Amino acid sequence: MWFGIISLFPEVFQSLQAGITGRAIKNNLIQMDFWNPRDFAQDKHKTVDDNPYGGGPGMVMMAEPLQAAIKAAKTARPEATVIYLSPQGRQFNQEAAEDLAKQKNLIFLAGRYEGIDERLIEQEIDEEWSIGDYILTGGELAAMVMIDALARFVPGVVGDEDSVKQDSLATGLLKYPQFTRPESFMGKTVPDILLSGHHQQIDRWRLKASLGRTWLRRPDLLAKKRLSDQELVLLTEFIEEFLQNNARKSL
Ligand code: 4H3
Repeated sequence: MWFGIISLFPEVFQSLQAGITGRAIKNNLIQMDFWNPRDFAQDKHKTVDDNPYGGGPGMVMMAEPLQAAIKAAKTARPEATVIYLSPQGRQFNQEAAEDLAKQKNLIFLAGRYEGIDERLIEQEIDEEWSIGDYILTGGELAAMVMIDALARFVPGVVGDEDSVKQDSLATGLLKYPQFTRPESFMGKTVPDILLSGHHQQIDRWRLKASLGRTWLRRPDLLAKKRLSDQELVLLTEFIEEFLQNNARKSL
């Protein structure tokens, strides 16, 4: 998978050189190429921003250097989809990641300052995405979040292909709790089932824990999901046990 990145601060993306994404870059499973709008500025001062028409605080990124940078990136990969990251975009999630990961080439435009000239968005941007309802100083971190989530879908990037599949099977549910050694930590032990070696029982425990956690913490996700008969049984068990264990608290 190829990512073309248009950014005034390409060095921000260096942290993707660590860990799983770093290995993916080394193994050429994902590739990043950069274009700096400053290199496409049209005056000797390399100006890329100017005052907003109508007044107000801060600066706005000019359309022309951004258009020239996008044009250069598109020359490398003419078929690429051009994505702009902003709080006004469609909310990115795991389902969107799975879908976008089907594309081989994506260009990310990372804005700075108060944003970019609206006419550049209308003229050159195919899709506008947001990673959540908060404001960042630049689009770079948002682009990195999307790149990281997308990279996990590229075959070979995540060592254990099962974990990506499991995550996608369990889409719409929170993950079950995980434990590792030691067996006892500060007097707290690991659930017996997980030490039993009964894989079927372990899967059942984990699915029940996922359903229970989602019910407790993200009822909005559960409302969207169609549960199988077995899932309904497990969630009912969880809820009954939960009410049993917490009944005294309301006495
Ligand atoms: C994306 C970008 C939040 C998100 C962003 C998000 C700076 C966009 C500037 C940059 C504009 C002002 N903030 N939630 N910030 O995905 O270029 O919005």
